[in-house]
Amino acid sequence: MSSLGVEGEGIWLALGTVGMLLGMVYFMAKGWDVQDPEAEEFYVITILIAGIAASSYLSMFFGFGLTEVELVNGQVLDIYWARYADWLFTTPLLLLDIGLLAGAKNRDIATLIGIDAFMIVTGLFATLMTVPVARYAFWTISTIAMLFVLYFLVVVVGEAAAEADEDTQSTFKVLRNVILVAWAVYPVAWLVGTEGLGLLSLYGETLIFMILDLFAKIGFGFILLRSRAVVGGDSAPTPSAEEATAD
Ligand code: RET
Repeated sequence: MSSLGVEGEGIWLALGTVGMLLGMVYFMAKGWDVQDPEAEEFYVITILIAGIAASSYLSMFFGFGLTEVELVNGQVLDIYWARYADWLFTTPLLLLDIGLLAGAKNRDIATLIGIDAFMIVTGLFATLMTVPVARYAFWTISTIAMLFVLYFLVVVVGEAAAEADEDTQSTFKVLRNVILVAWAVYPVAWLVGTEGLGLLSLYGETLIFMILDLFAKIGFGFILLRSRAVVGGDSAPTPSAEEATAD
């Protein structure tokens, strides 16, 4: 049980790799002719997110992103650490995407990303600790940080978005809801999965993370990059000061 190697869950890691690659190629193809620099920025960020995730999934598939943690009670856990390397870069990029869309202040985007990075790092601590109570302590800290991220996203970034044009507002709301729903499942999956209470097998947990990752990255990117807020329709592309639509 504790010989280090990718087992049945490899199928989900393979599917995750393919899904991320397909998403990346789709975003690249769709963005190929984009000229507007603001739209280009969203493409670059979103393509990067899919690319980072694809390489992380591939590394897990080949067993490179996998390690073992031996707890003080002798229990040995298989840990896919590469997830955290992925999340450390991709969750800030997702927040950058939605922060730029909303037209939030750089300072606010930086705060949001700072708390997010803290969430992932403390989540990694939770995962690597050998004393069970320390694992749950860090899980709690990380989850509190996540609640701050979600609160900040809704209230502070939401306030900025409320000033934007209608297309931007509606895209912001959909993406915000994607984040609210998807992100909140991660700590639950950790808790019921092998890192926590062990109610879920590594096989089931890997499947859940794969679905969540595809939804939170590729689903998110799909909604963002086909929205009129980014594509701009045929007429006015920028969600900036140009339009005199005050309400
Ligand atoms: C951990 C465990 C500790 C508690 C919390 C977690 C949150 C993780 C989140 C990850 C989001 C990942 C995304 C990936 C994109 O594809 C680290 C699982 C709160 C929110 C959106």
